[in-house]
Amino acid sequence: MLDEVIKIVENHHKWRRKECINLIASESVMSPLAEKLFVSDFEGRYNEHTSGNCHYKGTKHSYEIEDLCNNIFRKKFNTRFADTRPLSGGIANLTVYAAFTKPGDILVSPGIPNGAHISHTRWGLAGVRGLKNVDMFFDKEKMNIDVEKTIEIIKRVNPKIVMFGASMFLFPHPIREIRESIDENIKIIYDSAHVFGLVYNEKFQKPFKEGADIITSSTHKTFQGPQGGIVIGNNNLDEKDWEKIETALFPKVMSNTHIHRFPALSVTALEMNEFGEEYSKQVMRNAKALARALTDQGFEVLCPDLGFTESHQVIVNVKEFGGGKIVANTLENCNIICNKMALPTDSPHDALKNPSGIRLGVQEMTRFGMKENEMKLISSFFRDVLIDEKDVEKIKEEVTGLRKQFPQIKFCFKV
Ligand code: DSN
Repeated sequence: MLDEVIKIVENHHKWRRKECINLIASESVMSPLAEKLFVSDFEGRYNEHTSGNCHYKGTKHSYEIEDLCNNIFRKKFNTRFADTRPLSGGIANLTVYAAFTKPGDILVSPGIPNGAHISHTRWGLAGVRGLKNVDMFFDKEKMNIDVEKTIEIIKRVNPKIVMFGASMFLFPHPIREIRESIDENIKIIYDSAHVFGLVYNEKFQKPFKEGADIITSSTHKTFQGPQGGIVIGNNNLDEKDWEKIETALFPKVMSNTHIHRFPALSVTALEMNEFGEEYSKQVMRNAKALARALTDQGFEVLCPDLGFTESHQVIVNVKEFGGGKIVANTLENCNIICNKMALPTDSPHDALKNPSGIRLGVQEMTRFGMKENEMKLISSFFRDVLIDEKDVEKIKEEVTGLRKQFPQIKFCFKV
C-alpha cells in the first residue's frame, strides 16, 4: 500500500506538472521558494485568535508571519483591513455573509447560468447562511452584467449584499455604475478569485476605487500562491464593519488558523510585487492571442467584437464538436487539460448535462514562460484533434513535447 501511495503522487506530479498543457482557469503552481516554505513546523500548530488575543502558547512566530503576510496585502491595497486566514475563497465569502446578513436576507449575484460561483448561490455557501440569491440581468452578447436592468432588480428586491465576480469572467464588472445608483447601506462584495493576480497588479479593474466595500478571493488562481482565501476591506470601511468580519471569521466560520500557508503566501505576494507587472501583462496578451489563434483555426470563441477577453480566460462554444463534456475528455486524452463550461445561452438541461462551452485559462502556461507563439501552437493542437481528427496519440506526443520545452517556473525569486 505504501508503494501505491508514493506511486500515485509521482504519477500525478509527472503527468500534470511535466507533460500536460494545463488550461484550467482556476489553477496554478506555486514558485519553488513558496513551495519549499509551504512545508514547515507551522503546519501542525494551532493559533486560534481574536486579534492579538491568543488561545494557545508557542505562537510568537505564528503571529509574526501572519502579521507580516497581512501587512503585505494591506500595503498593496492601501487599507488597514486584510485578513489572510480564510481557508478558501468560499470560506471568505461565508465569512462576509455571516458578518452582514441573517437567514432569509437577499443577495444579488451574477447567477449560475452567467458564470457565478456556486458560493454566491442558494445551492452553495449563500444557501448555508440561509440567503436567497436573485440573479443580476446578464447581457449574453456582451458577456457582462446589464447595468440598467440590474439596478432595477436591486431596487426591487432590496438585498443586503450585491456580489460581483464570477467563475466565468471575461470582462470587468460594472461596479461603479451600480454603486452610484443603489442604497449606500447595501454592501458591495467583489469576489476576485479568478482575477486576483491581475487585480493585485492593478490590471483588469480596481474594485475599491470603483466602489466595492470588500474584496474576497482565493489565492491560487491568477494569483499563484498556496490554496487558500483572503478578505480585504476598503480603507473607508467602518471599523465596526471590519470587527464584524473578524468575529465572523473566528470563532464563527473557522477555528484554527492554517499557519503554514502564510510563508508561501507572503513569498507569492512579494514575487508579485517584483514580477507581477510583467506577468499580468503577459497573461492578458496570451489570453487574447489564444482567442485570436483559435478563431483563426475555425473555432467559435466568444466575444470577438469585444476583443474576446480582458482576463486570463477564453470561452469557446464547442457545441458543434459534441459539447464541452466530450471536448474536454478528448483534449485530456491529448494531455490538454481544461473544463466544460455552461454558456448563458444553454438550456438548463444542456447546462447541467453537456454544456456547450469550454473555459480556458492561460495563467499557468504563462507562469512557465509560454508566450503568444506557443498560444498559436496550442490552437493548432485544438484544430488537429477536434477539426482534423488526427491521431490522438500523435497529438499527445506533440503536446508533451511542447510542454517539456518549458520546465522552469518564471516570475519568481531564485531558490
Ligand atoms: N470552481 C472553481 C472554478 O473552477 O472556477 C472556483 O472555485
